[in-house]
Amino acid sequence: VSADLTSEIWEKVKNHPCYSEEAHHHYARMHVAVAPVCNIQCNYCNRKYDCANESRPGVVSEKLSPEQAADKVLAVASTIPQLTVLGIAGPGDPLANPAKTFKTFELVNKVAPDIKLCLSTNGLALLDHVDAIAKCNVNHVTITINAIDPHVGARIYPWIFYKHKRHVGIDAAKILIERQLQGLGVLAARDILCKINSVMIPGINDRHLVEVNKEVKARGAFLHNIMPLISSPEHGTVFGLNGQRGPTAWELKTLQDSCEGEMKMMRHCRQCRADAVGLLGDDRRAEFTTERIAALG
Ligand code: CLF
Ligand code: SF4
Repeated sequence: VSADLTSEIWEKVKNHPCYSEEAHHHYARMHVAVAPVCNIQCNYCNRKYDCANESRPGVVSEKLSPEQAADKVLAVASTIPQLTVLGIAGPGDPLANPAKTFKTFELVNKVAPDIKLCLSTNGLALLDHVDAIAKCNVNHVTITINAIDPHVGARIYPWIFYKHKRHVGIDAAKILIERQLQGLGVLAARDILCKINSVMIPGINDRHLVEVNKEVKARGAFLHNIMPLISSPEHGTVFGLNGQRGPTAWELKTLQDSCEGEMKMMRHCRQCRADAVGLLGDDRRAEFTTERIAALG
């Protein structure tokens, strides 16, 4: 990874377990679940549970206030010295809960200034918060973009809530896609590193993701992470209930291979929960419930 990166960018990614494949063996991230509300509906989401911005539906997490979240960051940082990144990724959309999200970042900047801040969003509200993101020193943003064609998008998103109004169908997908791509362009122009997540949904966007890859690359994305749809009826998602399957490992790898060009593809994603703690793939969240943190004093 290091060979083709400028030293300035390398400094920004070398300790980030998601942005650098090497780093994920040595550095840990944690998420705090401070963002319960969402402003869109994805057919792969079950809104009773965690957001699937990082795309693992169907697991409940404990919701935290910004103050509880900052306490948790301190508790985790003192137990896991490899902790380098705090991400907010749900359970809803962080930017549909801007007061809680930015308050949390502000508190963490104060109590643990060495921790890097990371944000994962569906992108609908991104343009409204670019200044706040930059002001809090968030230098890694993930936008989940599953389509750039509204006809494809309409099969993934039944509605969005935008400017006090609910939009449905192609109209909804068109607004969402425009906002996502514009948001990506603005962040990239401000030197905030952007990773794009896409959920691969066979028969819906699997072929189309090659086009998505080209477009996000052209607009300045740093890394593209294509993740498999997790779909089973017990998750209660629209796709799960409709019998929509996820891709096979071979289908996923073939698509990732066909997108691999000058831009890196991420292949070590673990589709984390909104309250994940620890090294990727080594989940230690059970050690840090609010009760346990309170007991530590
Ligand atoms: Fe979290 Fe996401 Fe930041 Fe990483 S996770 S907000 S970029 S700190 Fe990482 Fe987890 Fe994959 Fe996400 S392995 S789901 S890519
Ligand atoms: Fe669910 Fe996340 Fe989609 Fe919102 S953006 S509907 S929380 S998967």
